[in-house]
Amino acid sequence: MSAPEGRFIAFEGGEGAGKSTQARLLVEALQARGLAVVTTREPGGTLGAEAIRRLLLDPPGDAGWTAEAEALLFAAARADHVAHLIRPALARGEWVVCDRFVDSSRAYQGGAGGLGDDAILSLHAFGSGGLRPDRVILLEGDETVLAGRLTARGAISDAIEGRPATYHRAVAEAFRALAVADPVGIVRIDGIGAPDNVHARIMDALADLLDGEGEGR
Ligand code: T5A
Repeated sequence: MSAPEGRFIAFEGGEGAGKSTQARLLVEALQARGLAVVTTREPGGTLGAEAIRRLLLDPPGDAGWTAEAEALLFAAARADHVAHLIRPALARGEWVVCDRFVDSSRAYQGGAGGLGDDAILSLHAFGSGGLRPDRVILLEGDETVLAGRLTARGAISDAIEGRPATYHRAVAEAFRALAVADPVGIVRIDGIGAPDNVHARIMDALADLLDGEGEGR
């Protein structure tokens, strides 16, 4: 009998879209089906990538990273994460649920940051062999509602979250354009409503991948 095939699911969206919340609910649902799941995040996921995360979200000095340096650091963190965590887990037949992946670089650095999609895809091809998730869940919602969630949480914003509203609007638009160009690979989900209702929409969007998975597989 051939080894089971691991699946790779990434959550994407702007700040406060509910990615971490929904990643957790998905992991619980997959585990309840008896599936082995690795849960991870970007930037981060490995010791090396977590070290780069700290450099990205709290840059040393006042000048901050140039757009190019920022994109390279995200790509370097991703290369380590893909090589040391994601590919090995998929090879073992496990599911990988990742809070952000390369489409964040395409939307933030490529779109809002002005570097363009080709540059980001080149870095991803070089660093991570161009690995794509089996499905990307793009959580969307009204800007004011999502900002209200962050205010309610009271978190201190990092170097990227703290950028102006115009930047974050450009991020949302870039995500939307990526999903319009690849509606099967990147599924747009309404992230507004009770977390359990959003989770149900996500399970519907993954139904084809879950068909025949778990429960005695
Ligand atoms: N970045 C990242 C790049 O620029 N390029 C890249 O390539 C990558 C990988 C990462 C930063 O790096 C940037 C993007 C980011 O700016 P991060 O700390 O990981 O920084 O930031 P986020 O991923 O944006 O994490 P957040 O926690 O801000 O947002 P989430 O994960 O989308 O939201 P979540 O689930 O934590 O929820 C936020 C709040 O809302 C509540 C939660 O309880 C929480 O308090 N909430 C809801 N409230 C009401 N209804 C719902 N349905 C709710 N769902 C969640």
